[in-house]
Amino acid sequence: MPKGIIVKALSGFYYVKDGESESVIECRGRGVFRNKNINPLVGDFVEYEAEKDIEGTITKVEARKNELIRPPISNIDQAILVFSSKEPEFSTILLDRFLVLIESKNIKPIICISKVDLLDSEQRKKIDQFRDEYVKIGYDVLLLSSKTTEGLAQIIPYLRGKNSVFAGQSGVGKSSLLNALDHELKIKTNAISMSLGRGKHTTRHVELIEIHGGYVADTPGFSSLEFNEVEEGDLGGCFPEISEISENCKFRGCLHVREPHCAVKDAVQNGEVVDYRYEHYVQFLEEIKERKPRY
Ligand SMILES: Nc1nc2c(ncn2[C@@H]2O[C@H](COP(=O)(O)OP(=O)(O)OP(=O)(O)O)[C@@H](O)[C@H]2O)c(=O)[nH]1
Ligand SMILES: [Mg+2]
Ligand SMILES: [Zn+2]
Repeated sequence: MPKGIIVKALSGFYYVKDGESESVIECRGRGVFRNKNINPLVGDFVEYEAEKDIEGTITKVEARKNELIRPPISNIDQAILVFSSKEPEFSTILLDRFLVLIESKNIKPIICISKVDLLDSEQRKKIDQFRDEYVKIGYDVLLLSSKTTEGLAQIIPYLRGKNSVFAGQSGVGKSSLLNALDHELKIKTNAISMSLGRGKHTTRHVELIEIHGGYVADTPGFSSLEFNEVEEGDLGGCFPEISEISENCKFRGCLHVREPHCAVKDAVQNGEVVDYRYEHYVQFLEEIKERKPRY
């Protein structure tokens, strides 16, 4: 039985790229999938059968390494989180929201701060400082511009042999970034509406694109940034620096809010943990307690 990977899903069809011939076959799911509640996703490794390589049927979906629901995609190795340094304005709370969601799925995040060509030297200093703070936590942070191509080449080594999802708010320049990395792509991009301050999504479906020896998904972004699946006690684990320091808290299961002898609160006091990271932690913890998003 031939094998391949689903690279696109659209209107009930799955587009399977054959593992050997690399041709793309339009497939439907097997009828029994519906009863068995099997929902093929972009990123799935599948077996299929096809007559004359034209229309085929997916017969088996292999076990997934991981999956996201919004955007619907599976078997992700890493998430390239794109945040613009300007237009829309850089926001550490939004960055931390994305980081928590990605960390909670055990996916490696790579932070890209885009549109640095728009910054004056004062603004650049601020962005450099944020970069240093996130690098200190242990994150990979790339500053770049699709327009001037500054910093662009830094992404390339990350892509090889991996399935990456590009995620971030609408208008931050995800599609532009992919187009700049491969001039043959020509993905549609859109000027953001300045009056609204945020664009409506130009990219609408999920598709895996082969680029620099890996697959990337240009996604319409995360439509929900709620922590529905993160439990109170797991939140600290989504902040690497808090997680590390919490080993020294006196109480097991310390949530680092009102508990005495809390190593995390001490670390915030002496500047070892950046104060806005801790504030976001506390805010997210509140949200999880209430299970209601607050933006
Ligand atoms: N100055 C500047 N503008 C950029 C850069 N990258 C993208 N833009 C502009 O930002 C706008 C949005 O870019 P897109 O690539 O469509 O953004 P996106 O993240 O794919 O947006 P969605 O598909 O809606 O999620 C466009 O007007 C781009 O020209 C950059 O590096 N510098
Ligand atoms: Mg786009
Ligand atoms: Zn604590």
